[in-house]
Amino acid sequence: MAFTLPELGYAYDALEPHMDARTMEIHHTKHHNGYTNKLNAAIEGTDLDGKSIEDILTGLDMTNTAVRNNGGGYYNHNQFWTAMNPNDRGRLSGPLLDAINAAYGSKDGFVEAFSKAAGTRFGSGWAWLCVHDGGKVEVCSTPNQDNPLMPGVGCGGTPILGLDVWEHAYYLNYQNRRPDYVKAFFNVINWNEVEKRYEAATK
Ligand code: MN3
Repeated sequence: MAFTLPELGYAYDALEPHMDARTMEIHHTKHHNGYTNKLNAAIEGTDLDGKSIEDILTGLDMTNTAVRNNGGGYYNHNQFWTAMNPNDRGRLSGPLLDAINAAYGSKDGFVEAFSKAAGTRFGSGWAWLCVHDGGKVEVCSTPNQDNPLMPGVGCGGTPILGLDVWEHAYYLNYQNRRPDYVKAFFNVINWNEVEKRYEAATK
């Protein structure tokens, strides 16, 4: 059973001006689509074929670079698109806000830590908010298409919010101004979705 490129659930221009339509379209139809097709090619006929993407990444042989890069790319972008929403953003609240306050003092403290993780990731990668057993949250970053589900990349736990800091995610609109792009991301986060992920991860 091959993996398929998911729909965004909103138009390419729906997140303007924070995420521009041209970047969104290229990012989805070229980059994400490429990871999806290459992941399918890499697992076809292997014992990974038929497993869920989460199972593939959690049990990953990190020397399998084709699955590491493309399986990571497939999963990371899936969670990225659905963590943003032009209409249904909700508000950071409830048990997730409590966990963020416990770890970072306040929402602002979390935003600062997350922005720093995104800004200091040298080259390409992702910034993450993860949940550990017991509900504790932690911010971290990973290189390339690695993510916290993979063994030994650091952070660990279940990722519930990830920001793509590859240049392909922002260069057309923001050029080298990654901090502006990171700031813009906080205007389009769908907190309802992130809270749902937190609740699922702490069940
Ligand atoms: Mn990307």
